Amino acid sequence: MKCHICGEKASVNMREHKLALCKEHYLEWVPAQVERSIKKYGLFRQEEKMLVAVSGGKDSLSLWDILQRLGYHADGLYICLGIDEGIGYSTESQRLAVKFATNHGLNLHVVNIQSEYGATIPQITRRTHRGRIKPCSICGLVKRHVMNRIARDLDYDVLATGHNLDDEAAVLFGNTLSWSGEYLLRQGPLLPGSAGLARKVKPLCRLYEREMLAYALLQEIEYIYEECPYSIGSTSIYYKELLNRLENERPGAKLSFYLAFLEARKTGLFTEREKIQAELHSCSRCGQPTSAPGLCSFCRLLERTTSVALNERNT
Ligand code: Q46
Ligand code: ZN
Ligand code: ZN
Repeated sequence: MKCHICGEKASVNMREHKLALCKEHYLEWVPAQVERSIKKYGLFRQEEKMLVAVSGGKDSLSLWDILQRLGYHADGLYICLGIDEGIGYSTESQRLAVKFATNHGLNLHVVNIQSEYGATIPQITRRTHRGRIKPCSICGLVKRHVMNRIARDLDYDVLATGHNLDDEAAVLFGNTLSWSGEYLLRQGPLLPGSAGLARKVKPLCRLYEREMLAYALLQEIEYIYEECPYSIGSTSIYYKELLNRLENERPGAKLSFYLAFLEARKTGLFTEREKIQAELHSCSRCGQPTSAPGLCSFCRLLERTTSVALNERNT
């Protein structure tokens, strides 16, 4: 297979785009795709202050790398969740995120959940749900809260995450199976900001996971190979496998599933829901938006964690 641009030996063959490229042209093609998404969906402007959530994985570190190559200024945010599970997951991913920032002369904020809130994610889950659930829903809630807090307190205009097309298509598939109108309405490359909430963007939403992997390898980005131990057996991985089977039979199916959804929404598929969307309140403790009056779900979680810890200490 030859590169479609220069005729040299191709390094990456993308059946979904009927395109094969050599290393050099592939490393130009990926940032160009990201720039196209930034412009097409109006994600952010050059002069805006941006925060990238980095996990130490290939997608978020590649995103940070690409933004920098495109001339955007972005600081990083690493959230240490305190997940070990015998492989030192958090320690290793933090090491790689810090190393990337240092090597590229970039600014990285590190938030340690245990030192800030008194317990790691697995500990919070054990305390509040006695180990009956996986930590993922708690983890998602805590990460969202911390990202919003840092973005708001340090005045960032926009918060970028490294979700790729496979992530987005899997979430869309799940939301479609249950016709979750509220979630479908909010899903997409751009979630506008509101009082107390930074705008959220996903510049990699049109790039396949496989394409991001090829970018990280060819660009020699050092990232954590292990997935978070808690992701094993998750529904989203199952949906990804299903969609991969579809993609194998019909290259491009995943991309058109996602893009057709965005188009349908743009042309008004969910307008009725938009009108009846609930009004947001402000949490009485942390000030972040919440759907019900009083404390937000993060502050309620924290309250439960602290009271369980106190009880444990007293017994
Ligand atoms: S980090 Fe957290 Fe993920 Fe690990 S505990 Fe689950 S949600 S799987 S992106
Ligand atoms: Zn080439
Ligand atoms: Zn709150």
